[in-house]
Amino acid sequence: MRYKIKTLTEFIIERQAQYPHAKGALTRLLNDIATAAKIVNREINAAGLVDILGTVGRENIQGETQKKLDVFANDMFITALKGGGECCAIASEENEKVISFQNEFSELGKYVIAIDPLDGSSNIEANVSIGTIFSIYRRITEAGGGTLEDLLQPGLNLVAAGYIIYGSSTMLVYTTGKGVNGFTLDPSVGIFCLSHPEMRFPETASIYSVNEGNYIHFPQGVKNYIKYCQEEESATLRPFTSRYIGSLVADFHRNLIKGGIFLYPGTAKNPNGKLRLLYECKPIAYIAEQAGGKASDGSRRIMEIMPESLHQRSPFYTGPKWMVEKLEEFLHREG
Ligand code: AHM
Ligand code: MG
Repeated sequence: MRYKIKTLTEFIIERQAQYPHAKGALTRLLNDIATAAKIVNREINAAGLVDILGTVGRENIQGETQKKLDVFANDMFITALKGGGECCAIASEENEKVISFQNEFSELGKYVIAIDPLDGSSNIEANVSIGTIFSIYRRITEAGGGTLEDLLQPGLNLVAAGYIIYGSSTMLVYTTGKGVNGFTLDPSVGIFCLSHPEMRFPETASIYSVNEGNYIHFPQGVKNYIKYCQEEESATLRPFTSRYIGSLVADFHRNLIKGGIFLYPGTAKNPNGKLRLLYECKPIAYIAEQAGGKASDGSRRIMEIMPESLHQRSPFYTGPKWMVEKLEEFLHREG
């Protein structure tokens, strides 16, 4: 039994204290994110009560209709990060261009953030889990507001990444490159408490997560892999169980806890799939690797891909190492 509750703030401060030169900027930045997440969580929980469901009648850069909660979450994270002063630019799924903080105070910020403020938002009306995905880089440019150059860095340069899952309970899971830790929000006091220390993919895994409705359009290697998942072999726990929510954060989180692979392949029509490299694939890849797993676009390690544009998409496969490697084998066989 755990006698002492460790809060997210205590945990971050303790970790940062291990770096003698740290000035507390990352601590403050993560706290800003946690604070915004709590406010977004409050709105999500009230979604059925207040007139916040439905659309605001405009489209985001991907041509998707924005939901009110998408807009709210985006505004909330931007406001918190701008006000906090540690961040000099943000790339968000909801904004076409980099949001550069020009004001005197925020110009001092050493970090830039790529964020999907409300991922899986098509699930909101159905009361299904949704999430926020964030990633933090040190700026490259030296002064002024942050720029596109600061955001287009490979995942290997990540300082921290995490997600918040707004589910049956709300959790914040993050890594700074020294393992993955999960914190559950105690709604009665509004504090994230360490509930899942040192998260790792389990040794045994038997879940595969993919939108099988797109099967006909998948590359042959993926089709063959899916058939492999469905074959019977007790030594490898097959047939695997199929689980797909349609919210990346929720699908990944379940697979991390229970053991499973997530697939979002490219198709002939959309060779790069659907998921966005910068603020969906890379942060999840960092967490996956830190939890003993792997993340790939089928042939390349996601963390090594140098992004070329803010909203670039990528095929995405992530899960326990051996599962992703097995999938890659099938992909390579088909050339
Ligand atoms: P969104 O950022 O517009 O919400 O889209 C991303 C979501 C992911 O959470 C999820 O993995 C995927 O879209 C599901 O797509 P599909 O409905 O094609 O299976
Ligand atoms: Mg998204």
